[in-house]
Amino acid sequence: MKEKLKICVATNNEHKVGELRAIFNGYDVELYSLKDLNIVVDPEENGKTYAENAYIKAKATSAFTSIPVLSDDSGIEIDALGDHFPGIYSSRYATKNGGQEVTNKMLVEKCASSKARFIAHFVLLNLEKGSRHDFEGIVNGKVSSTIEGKGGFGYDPIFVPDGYDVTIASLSPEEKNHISHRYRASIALLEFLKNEKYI
Ligand code: ITT
Repeated sequence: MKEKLKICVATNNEHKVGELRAIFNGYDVELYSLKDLNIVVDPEENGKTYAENAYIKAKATSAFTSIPVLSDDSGIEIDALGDHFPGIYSSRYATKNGGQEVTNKMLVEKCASSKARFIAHFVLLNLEKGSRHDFEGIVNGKVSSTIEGKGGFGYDPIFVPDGYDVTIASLSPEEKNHISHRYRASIALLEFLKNEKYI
């Protein structure tokens, strides 16, 4: 039997790890979290793009392991707040505004119905091979007028994906993991791994 491809997921966000594990379930890929590998790393994300930040996280993690590393830099972009904002600052924006709950409350009041999107940018880095590959996933939608749902994390309770009339946080984990920006980037990554015969 072919051995599964081992990949280290370079994130300190347990929600991301859980979603990626669910999405990759059934493929010949074994995902290891930083915790699984006893890696402690939290580099400063001082890039200007998702790609730069994803690379910063993958590169920093690669110093601690020889298996390929996958990082995910993601965020929400809300047109009513300006071009690509908060985008790469999504996590910092919530912290600066008093935490995720307070921020979500402020956003449904201030930006209801504004067009918005979630973006996920993946970098797969294999320093042993000297290779880097990038994958991106987007899900379009709008900001809801109330906070809804208990699922997911972050901005999920205020984001209604196109084609739905409820927020992502109101969907089951299976449904989220079948439409999300993370799912779409993962499918592009899995296609690449299949085409290159890694899996
Ligand atoms: P790592 O950098 O360690 O991966 P992080 O949570 O800081 O963890 P990012 O820098 O990529 O990750 O920030 C992404 C932020 O964007 C995240 O904290 C959420 O606020 C938001 N976000 C990303 N994906 C999301 C999703 O699926 N649902 C809701 N919010 C999401």
